[in-house]
Amino acid sequence: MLKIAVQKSGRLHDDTIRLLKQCGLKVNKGLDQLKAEVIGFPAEVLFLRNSDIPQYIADSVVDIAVLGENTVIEKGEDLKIHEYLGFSKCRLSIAIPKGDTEYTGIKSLDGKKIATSYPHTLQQFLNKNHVKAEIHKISGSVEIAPNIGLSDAICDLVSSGSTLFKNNLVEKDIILKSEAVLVSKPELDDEKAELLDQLLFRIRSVISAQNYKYILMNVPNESLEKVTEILPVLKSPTVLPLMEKGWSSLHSVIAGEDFWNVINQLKACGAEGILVCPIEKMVV
Ligand code: PRT
Repeated sequence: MLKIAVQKSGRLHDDTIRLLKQCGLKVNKGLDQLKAEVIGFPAEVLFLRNSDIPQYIADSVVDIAVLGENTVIEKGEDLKIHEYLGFSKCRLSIAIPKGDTEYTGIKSLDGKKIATSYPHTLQQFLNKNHVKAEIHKISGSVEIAPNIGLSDAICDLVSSGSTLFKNNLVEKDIILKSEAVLVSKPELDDEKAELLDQLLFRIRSVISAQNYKYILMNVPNESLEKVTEILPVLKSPTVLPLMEKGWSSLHSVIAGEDFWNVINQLKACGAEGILVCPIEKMVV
């Protein structure tokens, strides 16, 4: 039985539950809010605070978890990252008050105060840049610190940037970029390692499917070769004859982001009736 830690509530919760569901793990929340049984996989889910999860893994209360990479870097030296999951993307950045015209780079923070919930990561960044600044650790509402005279700058997570904007702050240096990751202790016993492998196989199939689209189109036979050159296919496209002589139906898989780059070239080759469909799972 694999014990999976999921954030109880917050930014990671919904996407994590959705990913587990796509992997065939139905989390049966029931009335017990801390623990939930899982249907479709020998696992149990524990709903925990994000910031507490690294310790629960270290204490072997849970085996694996979905965390922001920023949390792993800040407090999870003993965690092994198995997979990048593509959601909860953000960056850890240094921001300063809008009117601060003296700032010319991170060295400008020498001797200054910086408020953050990420003291360890910030300290490493300052050391790397030979900056000696005073780190003021606060656990929430970091953005308010310069406005109330608590610090000269902040180091916090940013996604849309609207919280910085609302607090009259400007983002200056990006310390790291982060997204949700699947982590475990470095060593798991054989049974749990085997279950983790099975789960990773499912997760990778779901993630691959999200990045690709199934594409099909009608192509004049004389253009089949040209179209095949344009489409960055996985292996080789499927070509089926149409009832109408001289035409074929070409099926392939394309990276989602490539579609708009190739659509005009496909049309120029005479491709018609182009359909692009989502893929649910992809095993390559
Ligand atoms: O209470 P618990 O310990 O469970 O929660 P938490 O406070 O650690 O978690 P939560 O839900 O706030 O964040 C969980 C994870 O989501 C983080 O560790 C990141 O990996 C990820 N994430 C992604 C974010 C953001 N985006 C984010 N924007 N975490 C926090 N923020 C905050 C940021 O601190 C700032 O206050 O949102 C504000 C900025 O957002 P924008 O959109 O205005 O830039």
